[in-house]
Amino acid sequence: MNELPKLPYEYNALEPHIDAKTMEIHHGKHHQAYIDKLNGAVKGTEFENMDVNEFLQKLDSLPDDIKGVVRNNGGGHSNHSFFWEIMGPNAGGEASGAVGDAIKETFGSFDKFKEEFVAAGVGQFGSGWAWLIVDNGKLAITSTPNQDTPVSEGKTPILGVDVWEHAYYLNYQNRRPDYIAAFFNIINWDKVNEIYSSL
Ligand code: MN3
Repeated sequence: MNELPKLPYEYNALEPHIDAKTMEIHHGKHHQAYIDKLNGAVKGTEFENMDVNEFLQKLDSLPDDIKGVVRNNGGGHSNHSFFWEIMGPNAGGEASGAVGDAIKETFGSFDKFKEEFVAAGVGQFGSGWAWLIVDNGKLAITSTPNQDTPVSEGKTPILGVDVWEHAYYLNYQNRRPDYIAAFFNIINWDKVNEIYSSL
């Protein structure tokens, strides 16, 4: 069975960029709901002890009744587990290390990368995510609707931002661009580098 991962920091640790109430509801209610729905659907089936990321990589091979649940709720579980890890207090600023070098090489400068990443998040119509992915060894920016993940397309996310309204509405209302700009103050580049280096 899948379980809610513990946040690696307190609910108020990302303030003022993300408020404690938003974090509490987002982690404790929204993420928990994805897990509950996923667990409910696979309980007693051969998929009960699934590794969610493994199943997201082979969605097409799953039976139809399981596929939808894994795509939406498994995707939600995977995406949020990842999201909590790549944020942190006392973080943000320009990307450092190998990722910082790769970003400059790929996008020309950190500012250009930021501009494109923000545009991907702002431009994602409705709910979804903006991502920095590694695709065949190269960095790229992409976005997905709903809880779809680049993992299902054989790509590896190293950074992502949740642009569902539940991620920012309490503090930012309809101002998604402000929320994504604030997200840049809490990106844990050490963790992003750790993920990048492990590929
Ligand atoms: Mn969310």
